[in-house]
Amino acid sequence: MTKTVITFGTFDVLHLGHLNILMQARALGDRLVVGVSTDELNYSKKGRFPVFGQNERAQIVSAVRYVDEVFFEESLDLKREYIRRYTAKVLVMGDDWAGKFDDMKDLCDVVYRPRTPSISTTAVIEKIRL
Ligand code: C2G
Repeated sequence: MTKTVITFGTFDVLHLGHLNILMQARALGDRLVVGVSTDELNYSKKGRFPVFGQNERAQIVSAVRYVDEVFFEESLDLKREYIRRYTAKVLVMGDDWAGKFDDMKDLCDVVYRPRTPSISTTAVIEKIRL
């Protein structure tokens, strides 16, 4: 039985923090499915559109060796639906989300992993802007 792991994110301006969580998520199962936030969802989540559009972000995440499948995350409130759709046995998120998805524990294991220190898309954008 394939053990599917699922994770979610914007994955804008892909950086090592993203790669680390994808690598760790993949290591917890046999298959990793990633929900990439749509531009609209990102706008509602962060009040701005990502640097790269959803299709580009999905294409870039799909090219990461740890990732087996990518889909668009349309809403933060559809996680149960996505977990069921992909029969995910593990949900993995960085610990900036610690506790936020514990209500999913009836559906799958929920694992929070430490964020990679001192890197974020915002910091990368600021550095480029200087
Ligand atoms: N991340 C990390 N270390 C960093 C930056 C990000 O481990 N330095 C992790 C985050 O914890 C998250 C994933 O990388 O698990 C994606 O981060 P974002 O692209 O910022 O996504 P986010 O805004 O957290 O959206 O439904 C959940 C949301 O879609 C998650």
